[in-house]
Amino acid sequence: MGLNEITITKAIVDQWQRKFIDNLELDVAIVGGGPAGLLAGYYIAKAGKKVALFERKLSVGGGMWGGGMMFNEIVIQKNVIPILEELGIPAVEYEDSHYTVDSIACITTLASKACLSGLTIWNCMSVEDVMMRESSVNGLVIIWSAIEMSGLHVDPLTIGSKFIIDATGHDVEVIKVIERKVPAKLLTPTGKILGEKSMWAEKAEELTVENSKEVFPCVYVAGMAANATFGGPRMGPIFGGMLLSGKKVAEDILKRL
Ligand code: 48F
Repeated sequence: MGLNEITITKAIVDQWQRKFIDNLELDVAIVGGGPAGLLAGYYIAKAGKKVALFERKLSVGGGMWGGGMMFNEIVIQKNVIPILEELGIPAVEYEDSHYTVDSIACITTLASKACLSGLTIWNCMSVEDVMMRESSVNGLVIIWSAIEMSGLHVDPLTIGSKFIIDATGHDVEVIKVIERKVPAKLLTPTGKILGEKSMWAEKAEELTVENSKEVFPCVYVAGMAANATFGGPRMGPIFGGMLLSGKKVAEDILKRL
């Protein structure tokens, strides 16, 4: 029998709907598909937990594709090599413990391993709000990015989750919503977002990992969002901290699940 356009349409809508309904209640919801969010998703999925990642753009990868200023190589440090080896991503030693990695190989392999480990990725979906109770947050409010971009007045849908990871990068979007709309303080020294500081690669790389932690009950920050939340500097096109951060947050949450 030949191909049938109606069957093609039905297959897509039907399978998508099954997948979506199966993802309405999660152990962990990750917002942002940059390196930190993807690696966190990889480890949580590998541990057999129910985890999904929401990414505004058509493609995951965040700031990694473009390397530094669109030179598509990234730099990582020696202590990150075991993670890359585990994923099968080749790194080249440059000098003084600086290694380079082809940014395309890095992102495509990371995304592939994460999906094949069981992470469900929802692309073209933006997280615009959280679901709250008296002093907690227990889910995400999602909208198609195309609706967000068009400015159409359309109500969103909701996903429940025991844990949330804000891996939205410099913009730290989920924590900004919580700070503004949920009547309880963040677990930062001031109870507010401290804000990202200027470039200081070495310090920033250390702090990214240290700052990757719970910032509101059951809400964690990872990657650049961690430094933006806790007042750390930016680091530019070195990505070891992003990967170590995703791994740390995954391990911390897995201990509690
Ligand atoms: O920015 P991004 O790559 O975050 P990251 O994993 O890595 C940071 C580095 O790329 C770089 C750096 C390293 O030296 O400083 O900036 O911390 O990826 C964040 C992803 O989150 C998506 C956004 O499109 C990007 O792909 N995102 C941001 N806000 C939302 C979102 C949102 N509200 N809903 C869905 N996705």
